[in-house]
Amino acid sequence: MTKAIYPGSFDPVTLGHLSIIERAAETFDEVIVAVLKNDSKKPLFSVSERVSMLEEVTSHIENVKILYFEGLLVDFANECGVNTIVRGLRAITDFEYELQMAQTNKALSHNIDTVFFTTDVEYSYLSSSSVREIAKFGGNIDKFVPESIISKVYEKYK
Ligand code: COD
Repeated sequence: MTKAIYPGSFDPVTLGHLSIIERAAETFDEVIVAVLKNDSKKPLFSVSERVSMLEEVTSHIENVKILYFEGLLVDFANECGVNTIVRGLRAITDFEYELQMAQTNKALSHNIDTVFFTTDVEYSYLSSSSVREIAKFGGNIDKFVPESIISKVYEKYK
């Protein structure tokens, strides 16, 4: 059985993330979406909110499980018995950060490799931080996040 872990902040989950999850779920038998619990970063959504939003928007995909983790990703991946990390690549600016992270994770745990899915062209400009900023100033985020979470994002800025 092939397993992969897709880690991230998902603050909030975007259509770009969802596209990666759907495609990873077609490639691997099981995909664990792992939400980072990092209170020092002061996320917009708590870890439990991010987990439940991800559960909601992936409910149509049978082989996806949503979990959260603290500490090192490689430790969590090893606890889950997974040795493939999935990440998304949008532009060349992502590449440097992602390559450094993949190599660091490999140095920390030699059994772990990272595979990259390129973004869907229509989401290549999309990030959680731009969604937060647009919503903060009352802009339209309909095209950027799954429908069920649009109101949850605006709610945070009321
Ligand atoms: N299209 C395609 N992919 C996308 C899009 C999009 N529109 N938007 C985002 N993505 C990809 C990102 O490139 C990334 O691969 C993934 O989706 C998740 O994105 P984010 O922004 O939600 O998550 P990050 O990048 O903040 O996640 C960082 C981690 C939580 C993975 C990292 O900080 C971590 O592993 N922390 C634990 C501590 C650790 O182990 N550190 C050592 C490793 S350096």
